[in-house]
Amino acid sequence: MGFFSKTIDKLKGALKKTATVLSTDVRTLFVPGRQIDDQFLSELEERFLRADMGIQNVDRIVNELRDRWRLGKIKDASECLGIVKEQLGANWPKQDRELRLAPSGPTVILVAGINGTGKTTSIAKLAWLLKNEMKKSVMVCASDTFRAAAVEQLSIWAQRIGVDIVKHKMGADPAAVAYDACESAKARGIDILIIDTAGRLHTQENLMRELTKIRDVVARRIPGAPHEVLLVLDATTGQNALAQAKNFSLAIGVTGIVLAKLDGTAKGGVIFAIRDQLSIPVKFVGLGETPQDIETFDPVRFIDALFGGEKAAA
Ligand SMILES: Nc1nc2c(ncn2[C@@H]2O[C@H](COP(=O)(O)OP(=O)(O)OP(=O)(O)O)[C@@H](O)[C@H]2O)c(=O)[nH]1
Ligand SMILES: [Mg+2]
Repeated sequence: MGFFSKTIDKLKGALKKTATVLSTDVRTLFVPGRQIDDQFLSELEERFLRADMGIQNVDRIVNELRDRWRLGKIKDASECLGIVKEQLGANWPKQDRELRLAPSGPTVILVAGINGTGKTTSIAKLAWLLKNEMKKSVMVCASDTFRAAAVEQLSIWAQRIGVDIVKHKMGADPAAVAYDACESAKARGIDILIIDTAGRLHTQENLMRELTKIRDVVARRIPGAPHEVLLVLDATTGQNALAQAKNFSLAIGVTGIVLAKLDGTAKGGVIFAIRDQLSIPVKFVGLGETPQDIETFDPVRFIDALFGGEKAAA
């Protein structure tokens, strides 16, 4: 089995719950022989909303189907699947789903998000991917000094994956840790430095101020840094994730999203709402709790994993 089919299978497995809401009922919803009618369309609408696709998206798809049906262009429910896939597959900006790397010297990736979304685990995944699939030297930085367990959690991952870590004691200044990490990354000729941050401080304002401070420190140490500010969102929170993204984006300038916990949620449709409502590309998806449970996000593959069958439009 090649790498591609392996990743498709993993994605398919992870998206099972969302796929069930959207179309298990490939047998009952898009079944050949079922006539399109108002009941069919409202059933489809209800499921797509339940998968957290977002009202605008759902309206657009359902209106498109209704128009074609009224014009007599489609009659059978099975004819809708291709149109749905085409609609979902359209309008993905191609430009910048790839990780932005520094032309020379260390690339700095700052990772942010509210508590528990999956930041530290996503950093382990990224470190694993960059080290093993992209053959990069990776260092992680424990700038979440707020919780005692945070530094330890990152240290354990760093050791397991076999990457360097820069850490201070709990309660240390997170920006000072980042400063040291930048110096160390330069001195050791590290390709990629990934910075873990706290998800919760005494107030949201404090958190944003701290993140800004870390960002400013790394910007002064390494040209062009941070090259990426990745926001980790928890897919199980559905539409709430959008509000978080807007806040972080205003405060610290997010360049990409890691959508974690797509496994085990029926709200994977939120990825389409993110596309519609934010101008921030989803760069990676998290599909489980081990470092290997990560994939770069590709809309065509994602839609295929959701609905199976023929390819969606690029
Ligand atoms: N199923 C699943 N669980 C995940 C995924 N990513 C993270 N988790 C789990 O979510 C929980 C929180 O993950 P962390 O990586 O510690 O989250 P965090 O954002 O660093 O949390 P704080 O540091 O407390 O803000 C852990 O139990 C992880 O194993 C994922 O893609 N799928
Ligand atoms: Mg953490």
